[in-house]
Amino acid sequence: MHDGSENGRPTEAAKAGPQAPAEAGPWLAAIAEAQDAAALQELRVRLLGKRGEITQRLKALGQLDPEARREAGRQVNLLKRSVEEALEARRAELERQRLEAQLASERVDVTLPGTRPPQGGLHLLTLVTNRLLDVFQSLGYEVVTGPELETDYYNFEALNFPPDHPARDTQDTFWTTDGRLLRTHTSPMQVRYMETHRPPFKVVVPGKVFRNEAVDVTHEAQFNQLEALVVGERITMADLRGAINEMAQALIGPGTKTRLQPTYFPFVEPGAEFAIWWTNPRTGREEWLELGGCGMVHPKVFEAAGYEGVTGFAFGFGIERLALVPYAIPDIRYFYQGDMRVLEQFRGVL
Ligand code: FA5
Repeated sequence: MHDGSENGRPTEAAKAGPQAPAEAGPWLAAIAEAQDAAALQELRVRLLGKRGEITQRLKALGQLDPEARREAGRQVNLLKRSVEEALEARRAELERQRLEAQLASERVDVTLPGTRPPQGGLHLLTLVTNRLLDVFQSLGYEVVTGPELETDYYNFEALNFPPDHPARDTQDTFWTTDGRLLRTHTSPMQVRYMETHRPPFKVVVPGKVFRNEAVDVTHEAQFNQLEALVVGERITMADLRGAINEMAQALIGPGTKTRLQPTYFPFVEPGAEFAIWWTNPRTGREEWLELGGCGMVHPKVFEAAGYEGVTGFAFGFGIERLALVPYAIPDIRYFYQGDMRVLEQFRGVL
């Protein structure tokens, strides 16, 4: 049975009312089928516009005699009303459909996994430094830091580099107009620390250092060092060897061999370069990895710090070396270029 409804919802024609004249049928059907607001507007103009069909009929009423005019007027007004109602009903329906589609397209599925914003991470050099500090702290060392902008006194003179000493040439640096300099190594913290502390002590000093270098794959004008200073009674070269061994074993593994080769630094006597024996991950071959310098603290350095009757050793090395070789990084300059393609490879490696 047809009751003027579709799925329980009244059809546009049915909504126009039961008294709609039969001739309205095709118009009401066209209105109900209009697919958008433009099509609806076109129908409105065709029927109700200035020259619209219904408007023409209303105008024509004046030519009828009063008797006929009443009936014809009733008919045409009914027609007009049913068309107006159908237009409004269809407009409302199209608007409802438009809103429904918009809502569907804008629906947010709260059960979908979220998108994580990109997260920062620690630079490989920071990771390596933190690992080194962990190792030294577990060996009983205290961590201290010092100024990067130094005086000539702490960087050179107090470390037994007299003003015109040729050893200064090995560490050329950048000077400020007031005669200060960017420290060339972490060793200036030796005298700075001793001036304000009494032995015995064991300290490590991580930090940035600077040199006026011809930059290449293994040399930067800015790099990082880690310095160790141990001062107390009857400290010997054997303690220095022991400390370097302990560090190497904590870093690389039990039984790691180390080597000291004599060399000259003005602030140690005797002085040596030290290396650790390890497997180069780039080549898979075992070899010596030269790390830095070491030695027994020179009496002149103790004198500058106002110390008497004590002994001690120091060593210092470049942190970049310990990051470049293990991670097979071909060029030291990658560390400071901020290239995310390089940096992201080392996210969380340590
Ligand atoms: C020194 O700087 C001494 N202060 C080390 C020291 C400390 C000796 C305590 C004795 C006692 P040297 O100039 O050799 O030494 O530098 C130490 C290490 O820093 C080098 O072995 C190397 O690993 C690193 N290094 C030196 N120059 C550069 C550079 N331009 N770029 C990157 N790393 C460098």
